[in-house]
Amino acid sequence: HSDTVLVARENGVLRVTLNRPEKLNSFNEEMHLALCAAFRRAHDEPEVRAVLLTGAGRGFSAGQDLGDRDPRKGGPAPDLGHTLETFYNPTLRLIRALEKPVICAVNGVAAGAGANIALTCDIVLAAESARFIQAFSRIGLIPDAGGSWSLTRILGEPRAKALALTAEPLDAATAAAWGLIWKAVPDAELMGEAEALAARLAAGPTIGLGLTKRLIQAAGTQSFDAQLDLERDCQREAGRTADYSEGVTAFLEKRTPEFRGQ
Ligand code: T3D
Repeated sequence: HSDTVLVARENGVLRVTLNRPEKLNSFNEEMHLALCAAFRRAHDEPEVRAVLLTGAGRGFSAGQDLGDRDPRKGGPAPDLGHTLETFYNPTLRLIRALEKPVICAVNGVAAGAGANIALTCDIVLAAESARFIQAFSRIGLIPDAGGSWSLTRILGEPRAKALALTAEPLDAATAAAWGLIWKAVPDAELMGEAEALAARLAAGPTIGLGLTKRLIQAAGTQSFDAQLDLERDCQREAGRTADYSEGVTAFLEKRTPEFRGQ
């Protein structure tokens, strides 16, 4: 157990808070393991029907804790390929594979891997004061934590390259205007809005939402024909859920559906 990530489940929402505010929630090994465990819990517990990821204090996350990478401390240089494969990539893969909505509330600066972990989530809301910084080039590294993939997919090469090569901060309003995130929200309203969204999705038809996520993620690499086949298969599965039955019944009875995630 560790308090570097706070995890609490309430009404179907697993709230996951990065919690090293004095270091702008930068990642040490303990925090990596705790974040990965939180997403594994989200996968394993049927009661979890949505995840809300955010950061404690004034930042979301400043990426890797560079104090743990201090070359002046001596010793052999760490193999960063190994640290990515061991600590970052398993969590990123879990976020994409989790068939439940993951909402990210970017409460403040998101730099390096911190920015790209946020961009891996399904729906990203950011406080108007938040900034996204591809800080890697400032220290001689490349955009990791899926950043080279997400930035390019979402923004195209011109903006992806400019952000990554210059490490200029991108403000939340521009990130939203560019389609990098879902929306920028006034600071004071961020958590309320993110919580309401998470609660709404947690009360939704979880299996259908999970299949929707799977389909949209698959679309980027599939042909139209293959995607139609996948839609057929996923719709078949969705059509067998109790939530679909409830959804149609509620519509015909002119009432709000009560989905149970089954
Ligand atoms: O290593 C591997 O395994 C490979 C993986 C790499 C993934 C990566 O993420 S590499 C990129 C690492 N991150 C960065 O390069 C960002 C470094 N941080 C910053 O550039 C700035 O802190 C920010 C732009 C994020 C915020 O600036 P500002 O002025 O709002 O805050 P600050 O004063 O710089 O930071 C506040 C404190 O947090 C400060 O500590 P202090 O002086 O009050 O004791 C600062 O040192 C600390 N802090 C911020 N970021 C990090 C950090 N400490 C350790 N590591 C950090 N990344």
